[in-house]
Parts: sequence; structure tokens; C-alpha cells
Amino acid sequence: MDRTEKLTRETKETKVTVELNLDGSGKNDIDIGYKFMNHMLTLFSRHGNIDLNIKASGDLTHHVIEDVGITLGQCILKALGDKKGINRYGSALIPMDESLARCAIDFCGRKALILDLKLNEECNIEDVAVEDIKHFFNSFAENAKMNLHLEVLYGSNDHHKTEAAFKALARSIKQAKTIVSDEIPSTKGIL
Ligand SMILES: [Mn+2]
Repeated sequence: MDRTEKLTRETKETKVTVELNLDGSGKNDIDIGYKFMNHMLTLFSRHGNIDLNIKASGDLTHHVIEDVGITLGQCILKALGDKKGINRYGSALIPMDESLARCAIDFCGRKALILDLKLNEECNIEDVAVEDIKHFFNSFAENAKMNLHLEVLYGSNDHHKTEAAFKALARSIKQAKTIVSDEIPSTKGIL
């Protein structure tokens, strides 16, 4: 089964290209123009065992990060195909020094988002605003049509909290995408 996908999304605001292999080893080439998000998406690829190339450019930080979330979510949804045999659910509890993140996901075909990253809303993290990071997870969950419950339980450093959250999401996806049977994992027969 081939679980590779490539999508280009171009609007008057941004141009985003995402290319991925869900059955990869975590190789990546990522440049969306913002160093902190490059760092987060690189470790997302590595910890999710997803080969991931992303190139993005555009007018405003908010637009670029939002549109990367949209395109990455769409690309994962397409690559999952009919979801036959996948584990469907995934969860992870990931520390990053003093911070702890908890994630639980369901590739159920519907968006739900519970997000509590406990970030300082007034501050940027490196070159990215906290509201843009929160918006990324919203766009991603909506377009991957998934339930995403992502919370930082505690921590004091906003870089660590965000990094723990991205790693917890990646480890959850790694579990949820794994092929464990030859059935659609739903009593409805469709996901
Ligand atoms: Mn870091």
C-alpha cells in the first residue's frame, strides 16, 4: 500500500507545498520561513516517522502558518486513504524537561479540538506568535478531520511546552496510522 501524497495549495496570500510518506523513517526538508515552526515541523516528522517535505511562502506569518496547517492536515487525510487497517487511535504522554504534554487522537473523519497549551498569550516564541501556533493546531485538526485532544499539563518554558505538544502529537499519529488489521476500524464500516 502506498501512503505517499503531495499537495500544493496556492492562494493570493500563500503558496504551500507538502509532500509526505506516512510509512517513512522521519527524513525531512522543511522551510516555511519561520525558524521556530521549521524546528517544530522537523521534530514532528522525526517523531511521527513521517518523511516530510514542506515549502511555504506568503504575505503574513499568520497566513503562512495557518495554510501550512491546512495543507499538512489535508495531505495526511489523503495519504490515509480509506483508513483500512489503521489503529485509528493514538495517544502519548511526552516530557520536555520541566514540561509535560498529553495527546489523544482519533482519525474518525470529524474535527474536534481540545487545546490547552498553557502558553503566555502576550509573548512570541522565537519568531512566531502564540496565537499562530494555536491556530495551526486548529487548521490541522479541521483538515485532517480528526479528534485532537492536546494539553500541556504543566511546565514553565513556552518553547518546551510547545515542543512537548508537537512531539506528543507526532507520537500519537505514529500509533494511529499504524496498520494493525485488514478491516476498517469502525462498526459503521466507514471512517
Ligand atoms: Mn527546541
